Amino acid sequence: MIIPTIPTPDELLDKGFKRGKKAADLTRTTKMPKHLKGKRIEEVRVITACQVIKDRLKMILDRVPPIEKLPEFYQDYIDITVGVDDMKQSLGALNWAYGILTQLEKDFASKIRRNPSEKASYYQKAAYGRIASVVKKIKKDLDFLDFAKANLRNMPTIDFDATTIVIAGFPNVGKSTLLKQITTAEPEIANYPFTTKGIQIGHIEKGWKHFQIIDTPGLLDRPISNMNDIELNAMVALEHLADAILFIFDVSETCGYPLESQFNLLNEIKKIFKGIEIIYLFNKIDISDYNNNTDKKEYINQYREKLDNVIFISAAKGEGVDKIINIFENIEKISH
Ligand SMILES: Nc1nc2c(ncn2[C@@H]2O[C@H](COP(=O)(O)OP(=O)(O)OP(=O)(O)O)[C@@H](O)[C@H]2O)c(=O)[nH]1
Ligand SMILES: [Mg+2]
Repeated sequence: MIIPTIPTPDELLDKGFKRGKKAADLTRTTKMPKHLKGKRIEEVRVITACQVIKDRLKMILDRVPPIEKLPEFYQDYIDITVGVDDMKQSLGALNWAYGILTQLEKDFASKIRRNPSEKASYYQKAAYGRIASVVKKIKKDLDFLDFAKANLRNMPTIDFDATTIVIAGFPNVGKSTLLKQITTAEPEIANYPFTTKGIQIGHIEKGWKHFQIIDTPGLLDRPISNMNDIELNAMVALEHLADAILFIFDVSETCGYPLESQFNLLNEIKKIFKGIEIIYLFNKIDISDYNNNTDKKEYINQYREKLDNVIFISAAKGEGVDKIINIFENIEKISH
């Protein structure tokens, strides 16, 4: 999400007051009866300052989409990353300031017009005092929006029409290797709360369908019981998105986790992604001794029998990868 540059209160006031002075100076050069001119100068000064500040606030309000109209995934993402309530409150405060400035502009312009010209400068100063106090009141909201801008800059770009497949499995099992193998261009890397490496999104077309594959390092590789609330919410956001899961086992166990632990993780994943189809992949078959060591074969088959439709692959060598892509065609988009 692109939030426009957020000014500080001082920057807003500085701009407004400077432009007010400019407009007043310009009025000074116009021909007008003296008693009217003095009033007109101050009126223009107040109106211009208010307009300039309001325009800037309106530009921010217009450019930030209403949070509740965004797809659920983005709402979740914003909530986890910066907080939806704080975001709404800050935008609300800008809207409030906009309204108050409109009122001040109207009230003080009329006061200046209706009173003797000797009072014009007094009302102008009073108006500037009120403007400054309103703008300073939204300091924390401007600060927050600036923080949100920085944190939402690299939000993942999700294609909501695509069928979405999330890759899960312990670290080092070959998730990123597979993503590179099955998707076309270099995957897009975007921020995702609490995965230090961000998430990677790759795309693939098959039989007129568009698939979006999401690799989530460090998010789907440990027990849910170890997660904090924020991480759990990050999982829920993914759950809203996934039409299927690719769960990768490293049958060579060179990733450092025995198959037993990898199965425990699968059970955790099943609990979170309830009802979502899981495709089971037995990876690193090229270094697993499956084909030349009967004990090893028996050991691996013991786990294979616990699952339906296991696909043996070597993500690194690209073996078996076409079988995965063929299965994709049967995945239906879920309306979450
Ligand atoms: N021999 C062999 N090595 C593989 C295969 N797939 C992945 N690897 C290797 O396993 C290591 C880890 O692969 P990655 O794709 O980075 O694993 P990952 O699951 O993305 O790891 P994290 O991002 O740390 O969670 C790399 O050195 C890969 O080259 C495979 O099929 N065969
Ligand atoms: Mg990886």
